[in-house]
Amino acid sequence: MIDHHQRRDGCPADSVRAARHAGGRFAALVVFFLGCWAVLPAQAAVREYWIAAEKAAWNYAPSGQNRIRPEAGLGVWGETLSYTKYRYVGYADGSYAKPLPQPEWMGILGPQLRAVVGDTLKVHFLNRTDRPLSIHPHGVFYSKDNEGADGDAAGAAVPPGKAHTYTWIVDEDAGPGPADPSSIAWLYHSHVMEEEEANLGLVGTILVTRGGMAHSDSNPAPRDVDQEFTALYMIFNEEEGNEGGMKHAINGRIFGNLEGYETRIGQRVRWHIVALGNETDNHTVHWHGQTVLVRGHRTDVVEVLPASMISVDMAPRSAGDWLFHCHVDDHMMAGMSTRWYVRP
Ligand SMILES: [Cu+2]
Repeated sequence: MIDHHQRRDGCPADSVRAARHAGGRFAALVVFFLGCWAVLPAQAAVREYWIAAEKAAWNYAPSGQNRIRPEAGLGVWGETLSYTKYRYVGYADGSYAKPLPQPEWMGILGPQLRAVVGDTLKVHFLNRTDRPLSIHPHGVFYSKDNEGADGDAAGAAVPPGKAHTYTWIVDEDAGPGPADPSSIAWLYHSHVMEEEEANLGLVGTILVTRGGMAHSDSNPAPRDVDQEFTALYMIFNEEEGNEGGMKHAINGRIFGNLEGYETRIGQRVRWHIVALGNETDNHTVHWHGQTVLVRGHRTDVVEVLPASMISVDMAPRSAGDWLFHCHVDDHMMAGMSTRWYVRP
C-alpha cells in the first residue's frame, strides 16, 4: 500500500457534492479546489493498493484434522479438502512481483484495504486468471465506471490478462455512523457472475476509520483499539448436491484450522464480522469466554446474513483457548468453528 497525502480533507462536503452533481470532471475539480483552499488544513490520503486475481490451491483444513473435537474426525467434509480457488492477492506495487504477506487468521480473504473518512482509495486490479472478473466494493462512493459490476464500463468485467484501476471515494457516507465504533468494515468481491465468484474465493474487506480517529497519516487504523480481526462466515459450495462439498468455513477454514486469532487480557479488540453466500448462510457468531458490545447492546452472539457486515468491541478479561463458532447446530457440526486465544 502506498499513501499520498494531500491537503484535501475537511473540504466542505457541500461543495464536493455540488461538484459531483455538476457532472464535468473539470468543473468538479475547480469547485473542489476552491472549496478546499478556503478551509481546514487537514490531511487526507490517496491510498493505493495493487491486487491481482489468481488461481491457487486451497485447503480447508491443512492439518487434516478436526482441531476442535479430534475424536469426531472430519466426517464427510474431510473426504476432499483441497480445491482450486480464485483469490485476491495483494502486492506492494505495479510490478506484481512479490505477494504481500498477511496474517494467518485472514485465511482466504483478499488484502485488507484501509482508509480514513476523507481519503480516496485507488485500487489497481490485474486479472491473472482465465475468466473475466472485477472488484465491486460496498459502502464507498463510486461512479458507474468504478462500480466493478453491471454494464459495459471497463471495470465491470476485466478480461483475463487485463488490468483496471478503480477509484473509490471514502466520504462521510462510507464512514462509521453515530452509533458505530470508530471503524467499520465493508465487503468487496468480484461481481461479473457474483454468485459464482464469491464462492470461488474472491472476497475481501475495506476498513474505514472515522475522521480524526486514525493513529497517524500513515497508519489509518483506529487509535482507540489495539487489534482488529475480520471473520467471514461463509459456506463454500464445492460439489453441487454433495454435503461433504459444503465447506462451512470461517475465512475459508473448517474444524479449527483457522489459526491466529490471538490477543491478551486487557487489549481493546474489535471484530469485523461479515458473511456471504446463500440462504443457508444465516449464521449466529458466538464467542466463548467474553461478551461483546454491538451498537450499545451487550451480547456474546451476533447474527449475520449474506452480505452482512457488523463490527463489535471487546476487552478480554479471561485467559484461555476459547471457541469461536457459528451457533447453528448443522453448521457447527460441519466445522464452522475455530478458536481465539486470550493470553494472560
Ligand atoms: Cu452458521
